[in-house]
Amino acid sequence: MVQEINFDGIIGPSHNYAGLSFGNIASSTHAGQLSYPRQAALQGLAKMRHNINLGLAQGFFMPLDRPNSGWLNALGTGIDDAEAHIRAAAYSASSMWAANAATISPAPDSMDGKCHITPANLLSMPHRSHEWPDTMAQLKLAFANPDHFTVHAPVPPPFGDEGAANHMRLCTGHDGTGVEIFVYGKAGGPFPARQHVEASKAVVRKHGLPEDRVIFAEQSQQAIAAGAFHNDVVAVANERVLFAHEQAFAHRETFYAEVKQKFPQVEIITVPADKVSLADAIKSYLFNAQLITLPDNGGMALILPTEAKETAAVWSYLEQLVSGNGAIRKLYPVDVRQSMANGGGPACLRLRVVTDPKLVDPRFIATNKKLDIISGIIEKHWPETISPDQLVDDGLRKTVQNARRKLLEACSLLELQA
Ligand code: SUG
Repeated sequence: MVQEINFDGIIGPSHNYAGLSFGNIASSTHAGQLSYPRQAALQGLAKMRHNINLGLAQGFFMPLDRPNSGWLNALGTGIDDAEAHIRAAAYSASSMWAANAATISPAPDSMDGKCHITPANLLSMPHRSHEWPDTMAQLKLAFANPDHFTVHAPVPPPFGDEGAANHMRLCTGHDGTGVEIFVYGKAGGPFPARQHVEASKAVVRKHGLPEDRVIFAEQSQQAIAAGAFHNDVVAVANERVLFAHEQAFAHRETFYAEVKQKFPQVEIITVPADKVSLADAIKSYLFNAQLITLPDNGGMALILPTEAKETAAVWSYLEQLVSGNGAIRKLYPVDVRQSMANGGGPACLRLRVVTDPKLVDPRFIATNKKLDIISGIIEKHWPETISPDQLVDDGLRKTVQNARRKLLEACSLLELQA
């Protein structure tokens, strides 16, 4: 049966706060703090369990090998000699944010009837730019069936592509044909616009999406300047619902008109700036929720970060929203604070793939039993804390590498070992 499967990135043992993402306010404000990789990974697992227990299909991806010695070698250095910012970039556990792994066009959307996958090149941020080769290897393994999936090469430089974080899909049911929205940035005031329109256009062409079911929308400069470094910080879509902040898009009315023309069944919920300011939206990550359809006609629900509950204006808006008779009926706050402190909420941690789970390599499909095994590995092998000045320690390197190896072993995925 075709379903939406959320693949979460398991939070890697090198999770730390090095302040690497300029334009991502949480990353900058937590720079230098002590991180808790074990707690971080367990928070991620608890979110997966929460969603499985709601009846949703769940998958996961392995963390990448860190520090990335191949990348350091290509830069003519190594972990001991690298400059501090390069060493930190090599150590980043940023592949946890699976929404940036790739852009996915489900089979019903494409002209050849296959599910198309393009790994994101993430070239705007040095620490993320070296994720894609290993992410691509993993995607090729998970979605290996050539009759159903095509895994493309990433868009070449200089066009920055950040994957599903800037991509939304509207459809009447997950197995029906969808209209895909590609959000790009042109300017971000003091901050970079990471998604380039030429990259979005390339993905559309490679995925073979027909023009009448594709929309390009410019992210507002105001949103990027306020810290919305990805569109999924200010907007989210599920089935026929688009839930967005009033200031998310550069040309809101023109964009909404095109959405209504190409997908007349749409229900747009715009959160007004006088109810929730852009600053509160970004601080609380209200839109970085997983907007999901509950099984058994339960309506839709938002899986939100607990920070949304702690932001008064946001929570009172949401309580009002779900008390009406609208599409969104339930709110489920989840604690992913360790990831949030680096700017990654519940939606950043997952990549949505609409397909039949039977077509996916079963090693990447989660069950509560498998998550028990994984949490055992994490409790035993993930470092409890990391401070950025520890990245020079050889002991930490060995601990991090050994921890990932134990996880690969437990999941029968040692072939991902470099
Ligand atoms: O790319 N943070 C990530 C957060 C990604 C969130 N993803 C989505 N919005 N889909 C980023 O900015 C911080 C790492 C550090 O500072 O060490 C970081 O990479």
